[in-house]
Parts: sequence; structure tokens; C-alpha cells
Amino acid sequence: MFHRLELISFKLCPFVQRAVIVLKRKNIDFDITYIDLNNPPQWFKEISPLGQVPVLKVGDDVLFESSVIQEYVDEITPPSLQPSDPLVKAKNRAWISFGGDILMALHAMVTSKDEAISNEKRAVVLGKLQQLEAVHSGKAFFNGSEFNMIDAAYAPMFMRMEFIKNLTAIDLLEATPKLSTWSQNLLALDCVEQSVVPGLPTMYKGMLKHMDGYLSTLLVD
Ligand SMILES: N[C@@H](CCC(=O)N[C@@H](CS)C(=O)NCC(=O)O)C(=O)O
Repeated sequence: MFHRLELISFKLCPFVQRAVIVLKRKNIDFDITYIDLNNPPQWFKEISPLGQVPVLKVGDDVLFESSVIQEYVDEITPPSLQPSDPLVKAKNRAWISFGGDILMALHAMVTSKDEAISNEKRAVVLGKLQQLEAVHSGKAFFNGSEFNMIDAAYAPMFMRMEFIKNLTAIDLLEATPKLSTWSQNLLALDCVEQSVVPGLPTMYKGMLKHMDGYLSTLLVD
């Protein structure tokens, strides 16, 4: 048996969502505590080494970094979501890290006030998506027909791309058909659907407006 798990979250954070998807997929009972990242409480500053979410409290111990949390949760609840072949597993880890870079570029695209910079970031995202398309199996999930850790790691990115498509008509997956199908497969899963608060699309739109970036000028309604 293991300690009760408490995940420290910010509702809009895609990195927290990566951990939640693994927890849900594995049917693990856990507590979730939401904080306001714009005004983090003192106790959070004391326990989070980077001042970032996600943080997973395991009894008195603290874990940070979404991929580390995902792996810990996976390891304490076999069978593993990681592919068994060490080379495939290592490659998946590398592409999970690559997905973190796409999330950062996407955030810059969404929040940048300057049209040229936002478009530049969009080009960075699109370039990285082409690289990802080139290594995707072309099957239902990244490696094939089975849902693995890498699928949990990419679902939050696809959810945000879906929000952007619905809000601005920009379809970032237009030129990457394998990723487009992968996205649909992931977004249809219960563990993905249940990994966010129900009002997230509205909150995301609110965030876009609040950031007042170039993308907020493209909102369709
Ligand atoms: N590499 C980290 C990134 C986490 C991250 O960027 N979290 C954001 C929220 S989505 C955060 O806490 N930002 C606050 C800050 O950096 O001060 C991970 O994978 O966990």
C-alpha cells in the first residue's frame, strides 16, 4: 500500500492535467487542492521547489515535475503504462519532453500581444507538430493500439488546440492528419474528459481575453 496522494493543481495548467490523466486512467483515489498561481499561498511557496504546479504530496514527501509524477504514479500501480521495450520507452520519454516544449510555444503564441511574434510562435508550434507527425505510428495512439504514458502526456496539448480551434477557427492540426486522429481518440477517453474541471473551456476563453494577446482579437464571437 502507499500513502494517500494529494495533487496541488491550477485549473488551467496542462502539466497538472498530465498527472491527473494517469491517476484517472489507473483509478487511483487522490485529493486535489487548487491554488491560484497568480497569488500562490505561502504553504505552496514553501513546498514547491520551482514555484510551479504540479506538485504531488506523498505523505510528507513532495514530488514535482509532471513527467516524474506521472512515472511515480505509474510505478506504484502496475501494470505500467510505459512500453516494455527500453528503447521505445526512452524514445517516448524524449518525445514527452518535446511535448512540454510545444506547450510552452503554444502558450507564447496564445499570450503574445504582438501579431508578428504570435505568428512566429504559431510557426514554431506547427513545425514541431510536423516533427511529431513524422514519428507517430499512424495507429489509434502514439505507439500503436495501446494507450501509453506518452498519450496521457499529449492529451492536454490537444485539448488546448481544440479550444483554440473552437474559439478562433485556427486549426493547428490541419496539416498533420495522424495527429488530428490521435487527438480525436484521446479527447474521447473518459480519463481525459474527467481530467479537468467542467468549466475549463469557458475559463480558457476568459484567460485568452484576460491576457489580451493577438489571439484574443481573433475570437469568433
Ligand atoms: N516542467 C514543468 C512545467 C510546469 C509548469 O510550467 N507549470 C506552470 C503552470 S501550467 C507553473 O506552475 N507556472 C508558474 C511559474 O512558472 O511560476 C512540469 O512538467 O511540471
